Amino acid sequence: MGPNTAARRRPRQSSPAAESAIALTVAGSDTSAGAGIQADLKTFSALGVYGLTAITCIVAEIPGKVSELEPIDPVMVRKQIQVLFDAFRISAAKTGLLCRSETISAVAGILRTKNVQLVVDPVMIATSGDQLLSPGALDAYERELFPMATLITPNLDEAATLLGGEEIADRSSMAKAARRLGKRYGAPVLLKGGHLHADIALDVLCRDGKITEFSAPFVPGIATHGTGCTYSAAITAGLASGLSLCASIDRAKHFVTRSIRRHLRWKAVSGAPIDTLNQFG
Ligand code: PXL
Repeated sequence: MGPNTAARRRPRQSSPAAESAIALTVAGSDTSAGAGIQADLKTFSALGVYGLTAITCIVAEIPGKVSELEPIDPVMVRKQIQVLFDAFRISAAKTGLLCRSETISAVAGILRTKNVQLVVDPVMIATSGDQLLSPGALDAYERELFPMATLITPNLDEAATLLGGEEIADRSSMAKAARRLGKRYGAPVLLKGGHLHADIALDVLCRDGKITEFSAPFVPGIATHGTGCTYSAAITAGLASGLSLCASIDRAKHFVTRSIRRHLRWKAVSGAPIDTLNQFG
């Protein structure tokens, strides 16, 4: 036995791990894992952030078809958030699907008491066209949650609904809509243009009346859902890691584009192709 054997057998001392930034998602569970809580967690992990979850509802679905949505009791939603804040240093949080006004009020009520940066993704309708938010819930969003947001991230349809059906058809109407919403809620608004333009995916941020555009090449021919969830989760991960709002959005935009490009495609039992995002980072 050589003189160094004992030392060699000793387990290697690992260096202490750097403390991870921590982010929370308050959202619904998507059984097919392309959107919702599952997309958020994958995104947090890919971006090096430790993710916590508070589940607001369970959605039985596959891409393109929502079968059933079961809300969680708002008291239980509140409890999930409270135990997490009691134990973890959470630097940023996001909300996704909140389903109904009682849940929005419960979430706003508890988050108001915490010092945390908050991204509000006002999920209303699934990509399949299924309604996910109960009628009447918009009022709770507008009065309680939007005014406390670090960022609100509506897509074109959600922004049009919030603006009473106003058509948003080009770059200048996007800027106008983002300005109106930002002023109304007293919070920064990132209006996501999706496939409004043929070859670029353009988003418009209005913050304190100032417009900033973010763009990336549009990735055509992929039918997927969960891009909005992934985008807002990636922005939240950036904020949790200490990036500025603009740097968080910029990095998140490229993360979503990469996740769409690297999508997974497989054949469903029915034979139809299914695409999902691949949040690898
Ligand atoms: O992509 C919107 C969305 C968000 N959250 C959950 C969902 C969906 C779409 O289906 O199921 C839980």
